[in-house]
Amino acid sequence: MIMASALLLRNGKVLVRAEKISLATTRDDIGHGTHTASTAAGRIVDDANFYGLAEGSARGAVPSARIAAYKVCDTSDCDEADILSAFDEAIADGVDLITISIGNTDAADIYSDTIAIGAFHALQNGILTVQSAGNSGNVSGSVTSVAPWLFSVAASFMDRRILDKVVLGNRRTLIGNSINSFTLNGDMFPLVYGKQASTHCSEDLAVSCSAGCLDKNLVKGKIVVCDSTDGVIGEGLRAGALGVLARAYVDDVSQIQPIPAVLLKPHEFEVLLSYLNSTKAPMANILKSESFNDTSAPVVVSFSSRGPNPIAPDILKPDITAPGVEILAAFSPNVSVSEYPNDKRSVKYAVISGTSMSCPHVAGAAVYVKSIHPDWSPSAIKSALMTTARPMSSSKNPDAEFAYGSGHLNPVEAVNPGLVYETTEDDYLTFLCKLGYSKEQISLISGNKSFSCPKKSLSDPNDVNYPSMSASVNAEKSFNIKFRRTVTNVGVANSTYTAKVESGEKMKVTVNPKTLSFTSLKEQKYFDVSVVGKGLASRSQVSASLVWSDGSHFVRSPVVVYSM
Ligand SMILES: *[C@@H]1O[C@H](CO)[C@@H](O)[C@H](O)[C@H]1NC(C)=O
Ligand SMILES: *[C@@H]1O[C@H](CO)[C@@H](O)[C@H](O)[C@H]1NC(C)=O
Ligand SMILES: *[C@@H]1O[C@H](CO)[C@@H](O)[C@H](O)[C@H]1NC(C)=O
Ligand SMILES: *[C@@H]1O[C@H](CO)[C@@H](O)[C@H](O)[C@H]1NC(C)=O
Ligand SMILES: CC(=O)N[C@H]1CO[C@H](CO)[C@@H](O)[C@@H]1O
Repeated sequence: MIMASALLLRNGKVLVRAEKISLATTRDDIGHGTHTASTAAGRIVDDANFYGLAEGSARGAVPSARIAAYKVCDTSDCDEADILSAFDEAIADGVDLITISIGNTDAADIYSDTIAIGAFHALQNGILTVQSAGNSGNVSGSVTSVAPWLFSVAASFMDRRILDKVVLGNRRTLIGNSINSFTLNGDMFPLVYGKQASTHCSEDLAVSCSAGCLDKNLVKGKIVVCDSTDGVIGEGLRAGALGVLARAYVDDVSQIQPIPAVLLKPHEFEVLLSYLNSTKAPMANILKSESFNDTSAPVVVSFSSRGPNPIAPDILKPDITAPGVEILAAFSPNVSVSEYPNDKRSVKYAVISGTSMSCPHVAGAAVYVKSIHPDWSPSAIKSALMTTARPMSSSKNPDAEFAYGSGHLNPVEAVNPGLVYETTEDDYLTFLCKLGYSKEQISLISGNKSFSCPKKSLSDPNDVNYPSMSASVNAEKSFNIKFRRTVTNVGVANSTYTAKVESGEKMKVTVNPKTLSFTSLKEQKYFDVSVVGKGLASRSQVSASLVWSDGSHFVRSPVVVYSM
């Protein structure tokens, strides 16, 4: 297994620049690569925790797997040539799987998408590449991991969450987001509003504690209140404030802060402001963070990038979701744990969030499947993990499949999926023809100059043998879509599978044939899925699920139709 470990750049960016100045060392000077690597593999460690938080036994998904790490990023960017070279090195080293928690800022055409190209070369060598879907948030089409041979991972939160409490002078408690390891020495501390803590900035700038505004003498020994999130904690730290209370812009993730600092949901922040207004000497205390059990889990977190796929509209992305919020894993003790240079805490374990963190969970699960089925192709392993993923709730996740793909990772079931959807290199190349790419563009991806697209009229782009089914349609127009799929029997030699469809009213899904009988392992059978509907409102989606079952295996695929 390799870890193309690298820095996170909280939103997982690939930045390119002409000149390279990174130090020629594989030492992890960010902590991101250590964290992702130890999530995928690594032996069990008892009593792992971050200052007592998230305490328990920690281990990688596959404790016995070995890791080869290829450094492609430095503290400021990831060079595309280095990424391609790392793929080449990993392939040459004979790795079993590649996990890469790095991505583009914006989705790119596949022939210019470095990671997709590297992953295609890996695929040609029988290696599956797992990639983070991106941290661009719950905006339609924000996913940047788009190629069908990539295994693209969204992030959800699990039941162990971390929050932080603020107690006001009137004994009211506010709950906000923070991973705060500090306990303030005392009961109550003066609160000061940013606009009262600046002598040289306009009120507009001071109210949000803009950079350079806070006056050291006015915040010393006090907790400063900032009506903004951007950069305010750094400003509080710079000015030497005791703590910071700020308005949250993302309110479903807690992050490690360099000083006692809590981000409050808008409603709680308003309570704080009115308390500030209500008394001449406002006081507060910021308590050490605590864990709580979020029984609504798993739910896809707001920062996780969403479908639909902006480059290949008929390939559903992300493919799957896995834990990626407030994950405790190993960290470099030589690196600032909050990313602020003057935070001198040195830790062996840190709590970080991102699709960077969910990606190695899936990579570990894929290696687990491969350890049991060493002969399975990359697409068979991916299919096994997708078709056995736990269904998620579209009422808790308004973006439904565009947030969670096939559902929540379930590694235990994935080793025995019954049937798999296998996709060959030729299928992918034909798919690229259907995307309208030229021979030259396709050879940029495959490195194969002799391949040319089939002359005969190309059938539906929906025909790539993918474990999920998705199609974009025109709004307000009736639709009639056919997906052709082939499944390979990897369960019981003699078995009969029956199709079962669950669908809403807006479309009708029929499967032909409705039963598939196998008499041997590796036997393949194909079927067609027809989806008809009267027309969708603009920018809407409908989904169904198709489950093939022999009574003991449940091979589930989401079927998603959407309009732009
Ligand atoms: C949360 O509560 C559920 C239901 O009571 C329980 O099954 C689960 O183990 C708890 N999780 C944690 C992290 O305590
Ligand atoms: C605080 O008081 C001022 C002056 O009375 C008022 O204009 C403002 O709306 C109040 N703000 C809050 C949050 O209550
Ligand atoms: C997107 O996430 C933000 C931040 O958590 C949240 O306030 C908003 O309601 C979400 N929007 C949708 C459409 O889910
Ligand atoms: C499968 O079933 C057929 C017909 O019932 C039988 O002849 C054959 O031996 C069975 N094969 C296996 C591998 O069980
Ligand atoms: C955060 C931290 O401890 N950084 C140190 C890491 O190691 C280098 C070299 O020993 C030091 O210069 C840093 O200060």
